[in-house]
Amino acid sequence: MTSIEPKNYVGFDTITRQIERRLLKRGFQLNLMVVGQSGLGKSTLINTLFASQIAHSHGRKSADEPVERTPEIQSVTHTIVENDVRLQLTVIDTPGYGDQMNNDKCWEPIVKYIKDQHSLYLRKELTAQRDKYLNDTRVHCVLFFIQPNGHGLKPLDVVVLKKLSEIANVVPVIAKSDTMTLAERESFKAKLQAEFAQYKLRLYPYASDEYDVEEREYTETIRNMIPFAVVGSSETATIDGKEVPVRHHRWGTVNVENTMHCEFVHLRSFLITTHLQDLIDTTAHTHYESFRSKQLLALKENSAPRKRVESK
Ligand SMILES: Nc1nc2c(ncn2[C@@H]2O[C@H](COP(=O)(O)OP(=O)(O)O)[C@@H](O)[C@H]2O)c(=O)[nH]1
Ligand SMILES: [Mg+2]
Repeated sequence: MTSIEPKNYVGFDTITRQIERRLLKRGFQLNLMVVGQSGLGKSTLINTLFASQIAHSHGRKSADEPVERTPEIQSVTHTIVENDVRLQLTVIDTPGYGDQMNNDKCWEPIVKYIKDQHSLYLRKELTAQRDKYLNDTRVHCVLFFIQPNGHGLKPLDVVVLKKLSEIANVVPVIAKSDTMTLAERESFKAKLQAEFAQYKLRLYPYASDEYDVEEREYTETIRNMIPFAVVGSSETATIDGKEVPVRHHRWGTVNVENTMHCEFVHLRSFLITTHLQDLIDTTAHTHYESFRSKQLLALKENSAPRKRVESK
C-alpha cells in the first residue's frame, strides 16, 4: 500500500480533535478496587491519590480508638473534573479481608463482585436493544495492599493475588511504607518481587506487542518498581510554596509527594497520567474478553443438541 499526500489541505487531520470533543462530552469512567487488611491505609491512599475526600476514612484521633472497618463491599462514585475532563471515579472498598480468625474463602465475595460486573456487562451487551454506551461497572484496577511487615507475602496474600490477577489488573503496593527504614523497604521489596516470580503472579502492567520501544522501557521501569512503597495522608502542609500531603512524625515530616520519601508520585503518575486508558482497555480486551468467550462457549455447548445415550 502506498501513501498519498493530498494536493490541497483536506482536513481529516482534525479527526483527533473531533474524537477528543466527543470523548470529553461523554467523560470517562474508572472503577478502582482496593483490597487489603483493614487499617492498612486504603481509604486514605485513595483520597490522597485523587486529592479529594472520596473514600470514607476518619483516621483515628487517638491510639485507643479502634480502627474503622468496612463491613461489606461498598462502592462510591464521584465525578472529578480537571480542565474540562470529567472522570467518573468509582472506588470499591472491600471488607477488611483477612481480618477474621478463619479467613478461608474470604476472597470469594471480592472475586464474585468482579465476575458479577463482567456478567452484568455481558448481559447488557447481549440484549436486543442495547444502549449506545453501556454503563461500565467492570473493575479496571485492583490496588492490593501488602502489610509492611518485612517478612513477605502471607499464604493468604498469595492465594488472593493469584485469584484476582486472573480476572483483573492487579497493582500491589506496600502500605504505610513510612513505618520502614529505606534499607528495610528495599529488601522487603526485593523479597516480594522474588515471591511474585516464584508464584508466577501475573501482575499489571503486561507486556504488549503494540508497545513501541519507549513504552516498553517505561513498562520495564514500572515492573521493577512494583510493589510501590506508598504513604497516604489526609493532612496537608505547604512545602516550598506548594500544598502537599504530609505525615508528621516525632522525628520529622514525610512529604508524600517527595520521591525521596516514598513512591506515591510514581504510583499516581503510572495509574493516572500514563496508564489510565490502558487499564480500561486491558480490562475490556483481556479480562472481560476472556470471561465473555468462556461464557459464550459454555452457552453454545449447553444449547447444542446432545447425543442421546442409547440404553440397552
Ligand atoms: N503511618 C501511616 N499511617 C497511615 C498511612 N495511611 C493511613 N494511615 C493511618 O492508618 C489508619 C487507617 O487508615 P484507613 O485509610 O482508614 O485504612 P483502611 O482501613 O485500609 O481504609 C488511619 O489512622 C490513618 O491515618 C500511611 O501511609 N502511613
Ligand atoms: Mg477503609
